[in-house]
Amino acid sequence: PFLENVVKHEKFIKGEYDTSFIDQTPELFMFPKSKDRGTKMLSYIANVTVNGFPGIETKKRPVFDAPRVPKLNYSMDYQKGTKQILDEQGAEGLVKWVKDQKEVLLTDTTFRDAHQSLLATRVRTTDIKHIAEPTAKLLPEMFSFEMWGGATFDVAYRFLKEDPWERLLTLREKMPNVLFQMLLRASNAVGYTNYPDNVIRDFVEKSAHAGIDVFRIFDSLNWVKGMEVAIDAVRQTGKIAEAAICYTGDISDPTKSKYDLNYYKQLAKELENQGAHILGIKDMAGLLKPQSAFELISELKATVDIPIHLHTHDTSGNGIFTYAKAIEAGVDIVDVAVSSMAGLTSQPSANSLYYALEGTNRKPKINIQALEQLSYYWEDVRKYYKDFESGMMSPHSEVYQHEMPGGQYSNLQQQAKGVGLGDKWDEVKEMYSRVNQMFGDIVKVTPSSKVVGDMALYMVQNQLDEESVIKKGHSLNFPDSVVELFEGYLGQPYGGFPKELQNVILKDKKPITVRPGELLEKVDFDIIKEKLFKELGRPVTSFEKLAYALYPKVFMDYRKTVEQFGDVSVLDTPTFLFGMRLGEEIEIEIETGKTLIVKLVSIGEPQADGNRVVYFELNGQPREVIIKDES
Ligand code: 3PY
Ligand code: ZN
Repeated sequence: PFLENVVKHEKFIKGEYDTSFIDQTPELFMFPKSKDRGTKMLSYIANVTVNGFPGIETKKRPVFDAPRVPKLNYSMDYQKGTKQILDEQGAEGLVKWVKDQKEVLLTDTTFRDAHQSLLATRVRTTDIKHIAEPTAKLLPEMFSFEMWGGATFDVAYRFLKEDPWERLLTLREKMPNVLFQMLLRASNAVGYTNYPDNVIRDFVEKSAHAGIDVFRIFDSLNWVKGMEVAIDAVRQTGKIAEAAICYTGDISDPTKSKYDLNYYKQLAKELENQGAHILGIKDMAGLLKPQSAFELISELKATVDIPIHLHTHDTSGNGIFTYAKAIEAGVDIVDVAVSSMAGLTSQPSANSLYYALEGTNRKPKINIQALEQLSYYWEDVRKYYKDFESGMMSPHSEVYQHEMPGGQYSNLQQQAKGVGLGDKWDEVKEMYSRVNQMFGDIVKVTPSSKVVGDMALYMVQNQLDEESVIKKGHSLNFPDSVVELFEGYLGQPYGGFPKELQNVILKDKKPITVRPGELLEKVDFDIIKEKLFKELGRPVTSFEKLAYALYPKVFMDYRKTVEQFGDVSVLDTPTFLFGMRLGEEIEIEIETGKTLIVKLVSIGEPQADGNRVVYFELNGQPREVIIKDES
């Protein structure tokens, strides 16, 4: 615990320590209250075995094969990659290097967007950690690995009961050679609401410090003003500011004229002037059709001088074709995922793109055999999470109609199930596109997409349509997120809000038109520090203060779970999600070199008070834990 305190200490992490560090840092000697880690772990296992895991219907733990790790040799040293170029030549040097590459560069999103889009962001750190080193060693030519941000931050605390900062620090250690990329929702950081400027600045600084190199920054309404603080904060850290435009509508469809080529060209220029090192085109729903991609990229290449990085989702099945056309038009970098985590609502497959570009002079420099073997690993790991699959089995060209982001599809579906609308999913999807029209055809990406989703669920649940919303609106309690959007707290949509609907939704509230960050009071991190000190009974790290500033309740609930069950991130995923089978024996490495051997012996009948006794053997000794049967 002492060493753990040292390495987690802010001053140590920042390198701001000297020989007096230990003497002058009494909190290094404050250890968590002595607790029986074994019993806590058994309580977790007993609980999930009896009561199940939220969102998992399978009652009995299935049998899984151990994931196949690559057979290729990865005992060699890490080959230098883009991380070293940034570290040695700075942001401008890296940008120049990107522009000098003839081949298209790749970002691998397997660790973030792919599972956010396919598996409701449920992939745990342990499953990523085990493939991190082989990935970095076998794919050193990648431009970047997207492995953080978006929904991963909140889901880690909320559902996986693990610390997202630890994921970042752990992976950074195992992947020192390639850039780490994250998705940053500008003034919404990794949340769903606007945060004060000092929270955004602090978040960017700490994320950069913990290992992020490329920040893809977007505003959920493409409102450049909402991106200013984040872009500036990233530039201050010396890292890469990739400012992204969210692609909405269809430039090839004259009936969808709101977001035309000129709109994108103007935005691109604005972002370049704002200090972007790279221009991101974030096609979050996969609406960019192949020929439109050719035109858009060709025009943007002629408009800006910075490299262009294209992101799409393969929902329609046209992703590879779109990339091929964008690459023909000169796009510098594209986002792909390892094949078994690609396709459908995820990114197009890296493996397929490699072959699709055969015979062209832009084929990526990448080890295709490595990609195939990494794909085996993910094929096996993906099975753990099958309960979080969206059920989409084949390309959905209907995405061109509903325009729902890939990352939202499986999440909204879970949300719909949660409020009893699982069997009305088709209706919810249709309502989603109607709500978009009601809202004035807005950009839909987190968090604006969540607002559209919330309103769609609300309308289906309450059997409302466009007319009844206006007619009965004065007596309706709209979801908070909807009110917040129309108040201007997510920023200003292009073309403004539809006035009649805005009046109905806001009632006597007045909307704002300035940047919300200008109105929000600065968060006082000293107050948070004291509050957390009192609640947790120990000094807290700056990562914890930030997590609290972003997600107070989620963070405190996470801490409570840790108090109750200990650090459950050390459990293998089948045990974490499904518990154990009777008679089964597992090993849990609770810290390096310290392993618990756990056998589930039997589960007692429920008692009058609803409790059950669960009998284990822990390192050969009998142990019982009592848990409440909630089923
Ligand atoms: C996110 O913000 O999490 C997204 O992936 C948006 O596309
Ligand atoms: Zn995406």
